[in-house]
Parts: sequence; structure tokens; C-alpha cells
Amino acid sequence: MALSCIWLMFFFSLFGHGVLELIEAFHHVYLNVHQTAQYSTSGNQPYRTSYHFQPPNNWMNDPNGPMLRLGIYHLFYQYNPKAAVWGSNLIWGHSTSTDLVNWTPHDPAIYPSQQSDINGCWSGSATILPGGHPVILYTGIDPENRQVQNLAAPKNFSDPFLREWVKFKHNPLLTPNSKNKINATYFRDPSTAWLGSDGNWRVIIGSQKKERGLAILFKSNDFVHWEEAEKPLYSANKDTGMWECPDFYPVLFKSPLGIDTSSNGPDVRYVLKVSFFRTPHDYYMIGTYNPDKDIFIPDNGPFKDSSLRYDYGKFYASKTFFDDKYPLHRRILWGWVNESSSAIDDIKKGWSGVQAIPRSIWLDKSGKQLLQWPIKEIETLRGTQIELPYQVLSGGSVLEVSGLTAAQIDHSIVESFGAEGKACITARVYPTLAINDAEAHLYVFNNGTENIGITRLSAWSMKKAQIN
Ligand code: DQQ
Repeated sequence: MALSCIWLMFFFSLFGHGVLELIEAFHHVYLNVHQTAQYSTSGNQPYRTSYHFQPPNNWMNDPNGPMLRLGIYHLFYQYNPKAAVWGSNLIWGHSTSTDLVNWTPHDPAIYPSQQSDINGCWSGSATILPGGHPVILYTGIDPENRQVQNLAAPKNFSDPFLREWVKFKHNPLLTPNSKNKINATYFRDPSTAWLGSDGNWRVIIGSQKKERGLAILFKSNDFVHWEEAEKPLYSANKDTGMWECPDFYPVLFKSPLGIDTSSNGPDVRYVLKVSFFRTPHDYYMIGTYNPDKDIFIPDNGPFKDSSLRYDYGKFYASKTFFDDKYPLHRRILWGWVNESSSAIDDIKKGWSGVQAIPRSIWLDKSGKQLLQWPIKEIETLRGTQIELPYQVLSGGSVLEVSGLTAAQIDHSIVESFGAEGKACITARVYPTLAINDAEAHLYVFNNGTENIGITRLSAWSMKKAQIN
């Protein structure tokens, strides 16, 4: 009784009186999912990471619905509870943290239980509504394998971990149909919604029409009834293929501070990121958003092969959220880092996929590109430090830095941040010798012909985080 009252009060304030009778909370216990998710990988695991986020076993891909609520960070993720490879029948895994470094696992949050997601719960995003209530929009795969958009909300708002989620009884909210002419296999991954000064919510959804990617814009005044805008927020002018996981958010000009997704104003620029299914890479553009006309005008024209990327290695289906945990004000970026190994190797080791270390992301002073840096909290894992003083590395020479063990280079992933966050490259590596307790060697190469002065070189061993 108490629970349904909370639901009613919540939806009363959220959706207004007329919509109340449409809402009904329910939750099926999907026994099979819970049982399977208990198993963990076993045996020799030299490539599992120590401080990159991974579930205990099986396949993980996109980060979903990251958010901060009441001092607790939530990360949901695309998870196959039954295998170490992708399967269309995906669910949302869920973990929480107070520092973005150590993570506690929870039961899966969203899994097939309605006609509108019976063939899989694909990617989506969280939006914090006025009053601090989070809701999730996500893509469901329906019985005809159409991609449709669904709404879910926490069952119990007084649970700080938001462990149980219930779905809107009248899902789906949005369907591809003959009227809107949206292709049913290219309609997915709702972004975090933002609120315009006209009181209407906006959300973008990834799609393609005639091989050209587009971010379709929908508007709503109650978060339940959505109308397609006359024009997409942005669309490609050439064959890019499907745009997945679009993300649209404001950044401050000449400040590294993050701002809420619905903020606007004279010092604000906008970022549109889309994940190109074909390549697969995450590209972004910086530009101006006109909230009256609901169009985005990129500074440097349409997407092209030379457009900016978040990361020049493996990093895909990323998503940001606004973090205002006191005293912070920052935007955090999550991104999925796939394996480079074969599916056969992944099945053998029993898992696949990690998340990159969450990164702070902000606009460079030039306004021309974004900067990224691993969140400060990751430094709490630093152990023994090795520090080399100023020295000159002559052209063609190699400097060896010893004293680290293999267990300290996070086993199978290397994330590099160059030029104070201007260029990021993430790679998967599967060493065969430098594993477990074997000694690792760190080398600094100067492959050029000129001598180079190294002002300072610091390296740390890293402690293990508590992850799931
Ligand atoms: N992964 C999800 C889709 C999304 C894709 C399915 C991106 O919703 O488009 O697992 O990696």
C-alpha cells in the first residue's frame, strides 16, 4: 500500500492528473536471470581487470543510464546473463558506487517482462526529473523484433540503491509505424532527455534513413506522450550508416565545470556525440543549439571521416551524465571497451567487455575540442611510486623503468591520455609473459632523431578496486 502511494504521488507530480490512471507498478521476478547472474568466472584469469568495471562473468557492452542520486552513482549496462558473447536477448545489469571506483553489484534492473521488450532490453538513458526522481527510457525489442521505446522508474524511491525497477503499464511509448515511416530495425538508444524553457521535454533517438544516420527528436510535456519534431535534431549529409547511442549535452565555454543537461545560456556550447555502427567509433561535434527551432548547428559542418573522436582506440557506445556530488560539478563519460580477442577465447575465459575508467570531460579553452581525464578518485588506488628526475632521452634510444609487476598494468587494457587530455587512445592487450606476478617492464621510447628532455616521469603501482 505504502509503495503504491509513493508511485501515485510520484506520477501525480510527474505526469499530471489526467495520466494517473494509466500507471500501474509491477515487477516480475525473472528467476532465470537472477540465478545465472550469480555464477562467476573461475580458473586462471590473467586478463580480468583490477580496477576497470566488469560484471562477474559473461558478456557486457554499452554503459546504460549512468546517474548520480542521493550521493550514490548508478551504472547499468547491457548484459547477456547466459553467455560470454552478445545475444539479442539482453538485460540491464546494475551496480552502485559512492566513489566511481569501487562497485557493488545488484540484481539486474531491467529484463524482458512485457510484450514491448520481450525480445531484449537494449540501450537507453536515465533522466532525473524535477524533484530528483530518476526515470529510464530504453529500447525494447517487441515480439515482431521491432525496436520500440519504453519507460521504467524505481519501485521504491526510498531505497537508496534503487534496486527494483517497474515498467510503465502502457509501454511502448514510441513505435516505428507507417505514419512516421521510421524503420523498425533502426530506431534505438534514447538519450537523456532535456527540458526546454517552453516546459517540454526533448529526447533524441538513433536511426538511419537511406543509409544516412540521424538523431530523431521527440518532444513531450508529460514524459509519456511523445511527438516527433518536424525535423531531426541533426542528420548526416552522406551515407554514414546507423547512428547508435546519441548523446547531446551542454558544456561551458572557458570553464572545466560540468552543467546539468537541461542548462542553456550565453556561455554554453553543445556537444552531439553519435556512435557510428559501421566503423565502430564514437564521433562528436561541438556547436550551437537553438532551443526555439530545436536545431543543432555544428561549428565545423557535417560529420566527416576527419571529425573528432572521443578516443582513437577502442571506445564505443559511450554516454555522459552530470555529476554534482558536493562539491563537484563535472560531466562524466563512460564508454564500452570491447575485447580484441576472438569469440572462442571469450567463451573460454567466460567473459567479454570492460568499461573504460570514467572520465571527466570538458571543453578546451579554444572551444574547438573536448578534453578528457580519468576521474580524480582513481588516484586513491595508487600504491608504490616510481619517479624519474629530469633527463634527456637521445634520439633513437630507449629508457627502461623497472620495479613494477605485471599485476599492476591492469592486465589487458591500456588507456592513454596525451597532451593533457586532447588525445585519448584505448587498447586491449593480452600479454603471454608479463602476467600474474611476473615482473613487468616499462619503457620510454624516443623513436625520433632529436634529443628529448623528459621533465618528469611518475609511475605508480595500483591497488585492486572492489568491483562487483
Ligand atoms: N548496443 C545495444 C543497442 C545499441 C548497441 C544492444 C550499441 O541498443 O545500438 O546491445 O553497441
